[in-house]
Amino acid sequence: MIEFYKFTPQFGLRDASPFCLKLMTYLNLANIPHETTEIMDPRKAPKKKMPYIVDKGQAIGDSELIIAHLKATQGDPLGEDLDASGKAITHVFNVMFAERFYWAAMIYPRWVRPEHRQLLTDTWFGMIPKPLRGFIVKPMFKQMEKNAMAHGIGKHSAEEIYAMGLADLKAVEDQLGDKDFLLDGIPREIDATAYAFLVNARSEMFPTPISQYIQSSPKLMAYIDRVDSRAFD
Ligand SMILES: N[C@@H](CCC(=O)N[C@@H](CS)C(=O)NCC(=O)O)C(=O)O
Repeated sequence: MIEFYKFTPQFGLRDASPFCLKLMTYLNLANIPHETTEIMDPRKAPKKKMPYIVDKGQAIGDSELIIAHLKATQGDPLGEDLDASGKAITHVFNVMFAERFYWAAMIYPRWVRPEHRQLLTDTWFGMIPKPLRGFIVKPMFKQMEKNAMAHGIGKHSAEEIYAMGLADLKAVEDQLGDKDFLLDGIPREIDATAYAFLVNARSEMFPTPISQYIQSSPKLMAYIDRVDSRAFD
């Protein structure tokens, strides 16, 4: 049985980490038996980032590497029938969500903008004793600002960053077209990824032009509900 390690649910989300939620959704859609443990300290993870799994004693970090491992060891029930184009589209959207949309729609508004620091301090870091919390958390916000600069997203204005996220959403809507899911009528790996990032970016706890756009898009709202009910009902 796969041991799956993720964060505890926060902010009304099944997981406020889109990477944890992507893997959670993938495991359910692919019907892979697993046992879930919720922890809040990523220092215990093999790559010091969540999620991770332990499979037959082997600890594996990174949602992309974990899914590759699961495909290699358990088969690829969500994608074995896809042609090269379907696999390429899956790859491109996985990279877009992880390497660009994540920064524009989650890291920047949650961690770089000052508005939500108190909320994050009181909730995400709520397990740290109150007298110490501010001292421990302040350098973490500073580190996130540096990470955003090193990535490149932090060098842009808020308008530019949100415009980039909105361009990613347009690509999702255009790829979806009139289909139920992003490639065809079946929920696949690409839908686990898209769902996890969209539902996180939609969060009312961190309002942005991106969250507002998703909330006002009947197509994206219906898509999120469709994937959610296939994975979690
Ligand atoms: N490439 C990784 C990214 C994982 C990641 O960035 N996880 C974040 C949460 S969204 C994390 O654990 N951050 C904790 C930290 O950096 O200390 C994956 O696909 O799993």
